[in-house]
Amino acid sequence: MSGKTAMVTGITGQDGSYLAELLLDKGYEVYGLVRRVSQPTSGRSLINHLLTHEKFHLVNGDLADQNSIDNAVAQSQPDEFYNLGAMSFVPESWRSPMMTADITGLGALRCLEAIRKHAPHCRFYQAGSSEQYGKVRDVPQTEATPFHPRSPYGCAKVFAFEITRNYRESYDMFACTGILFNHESPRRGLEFVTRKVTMTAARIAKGFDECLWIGNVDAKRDWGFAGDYVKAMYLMLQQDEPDDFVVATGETHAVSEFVELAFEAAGIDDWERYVKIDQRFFRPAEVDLLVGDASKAKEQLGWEPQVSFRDLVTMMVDHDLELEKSKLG
Ligand code: NAP
Ligand code: F7E
Repeated sequence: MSGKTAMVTGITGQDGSYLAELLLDKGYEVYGLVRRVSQPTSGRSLINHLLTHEKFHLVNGDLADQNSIDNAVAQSQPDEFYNLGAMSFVPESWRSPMMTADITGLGALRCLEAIRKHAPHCRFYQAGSSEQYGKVRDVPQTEATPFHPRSPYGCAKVFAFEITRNYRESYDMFACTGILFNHESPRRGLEFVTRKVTMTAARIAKGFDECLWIGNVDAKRDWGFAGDYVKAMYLMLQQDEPDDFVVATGETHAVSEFVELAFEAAGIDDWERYVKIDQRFFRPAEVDLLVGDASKAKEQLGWEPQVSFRDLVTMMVDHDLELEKSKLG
């Protein structure tokens, strides 16, 4: 057992919940930063099962508030800090660009400052994104590919990446960014395309919905399983030297392929009959094609994805079919 302490922002989200499970399994004391909310039970469903674990603790704080992060770090004295908190939904970043820059961009700087001042020994992981590549300059994308973000979200993540590297170089901090490509699971938020599709396919199969309203089905993404990707985050902080890594499957698929497989897994023939294109889901600037080259992560971290694209889609559809079945009574 490790005897180490970790702080995780974004603990209530998809990745935070998987990472917390991984760290608790390894014997870590885990402190999760949570925002104060008026109805705490409803927004914390992904970590409810961890609340009674003796090594799991919640600390109130907000990435917009330097004091709260300072206090959380000073009090818990973490050995490792995983900054997974963010406004993570790309379309929302056009509606709320200032908030996105503040939370997703400056939030990382606030974490770095808190560590520099109160726990300089602490290792730092920043949740970077393939959205940093945006209008891609290389195919596949590697750690050397230049950034050209296409949304306020992507711009904020580029800032967070650069300030993490700068603190590493300026203060000799052990600070890393994982440039993670899309990763999904049954815990994925309902507004992201994969979960929207698997949930709607399940609802159609059970007779609760009649069609799927969707945007650009030609966009291509490199989709992996979130449970695999949190292992790469952990491994980055166990290295001798801090560095940045691409984490991806190396495969790309169009949104339309995801839809086709999901409907097949839900037992629905003739999927195109149910799909309706809706202009409201198109973006002001699209990221057309993402596919990552994770050779460096494989060589240096010994990391490789375990769940295939087809198994990921099936896992998500099976989960959503069960959810919808339980509503039938
Ligand atoms: P997610 O499910 O949307 O979770 C986001 C988390 O951030 C939630 O716990 C949320 O808390 C928290 N948060 C939002 N605003 C905050 C604030 N002001 N202060 C503190 N916490 C705040 O995201 P995810 O899919 O797990 O992704 C984790 C991280 O990886 C994010 O930084 C995301 O941008 C990045 N990323 C994700 C992917 C992917 O494909 N999933 C790929 C690359 C990078 P509430 O519950 O209070 O809202
Ligand atoms: O969109 C297209 C959409 O919202 C994927 C975040 O975790 O991964 C995620 O960002 C694609 C886009 O994810 C709909 O236009 C079509 O091309 O699931 P998404 P994302 O924007 O790739 C990156 C790596 C992150 O870092 C982010 O935090 O699907 N698409 N129709 C649609 N997308 C949505 N959401 N809804 C649709 O109806």
